[in-house]
Amino acid sequence: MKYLVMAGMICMATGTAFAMSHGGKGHHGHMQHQQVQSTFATQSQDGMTFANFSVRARIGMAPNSAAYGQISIADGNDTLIAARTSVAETVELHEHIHDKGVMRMREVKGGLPITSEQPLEMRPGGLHIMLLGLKGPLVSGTEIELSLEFASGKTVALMVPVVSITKMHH
Ligand SMILES: [Cu+2]
Repeated sequence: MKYLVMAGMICMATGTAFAMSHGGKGHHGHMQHQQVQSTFATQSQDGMTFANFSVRARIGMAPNSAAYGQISIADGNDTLIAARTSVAETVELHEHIHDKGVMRMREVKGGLPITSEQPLEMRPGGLHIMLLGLKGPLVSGTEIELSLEFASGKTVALMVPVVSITKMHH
């Protein structure tokens, strides 16, 4: 039932997820209070700060999902070159582009840069971590482990909350 409910829900990915009824057919306007909305606690490791991480809940049997979040660095720079998680077959770093009026996404070769002046912002409709070939349901209110690899050789493992998100661009 969770999948069906989520397919009709609108939810802002602001870290503190909130959900309201979409009013689509078969739904009847109730707020969903029973699900625990876990949020990502900002954390710092080795001069890097990770904030607002979330993973979009799976929509029905959709094969893919995406993860978002912000990474800032106190000094110097680094590049997010790869990510992995046990819940997806493949993980890619993606960007959205406007192609003749159509929004498309594609893999970013060479990774996503982070500098002390320019934090890395991954959000719906922009840069994101693409999870391809989901192995499980990705239910809102749960968490997945996401491991991030950087050009500096650093690897950071995060527990990332699964939230339902309104914009379906994948
Ligand atoms: Cu993508």
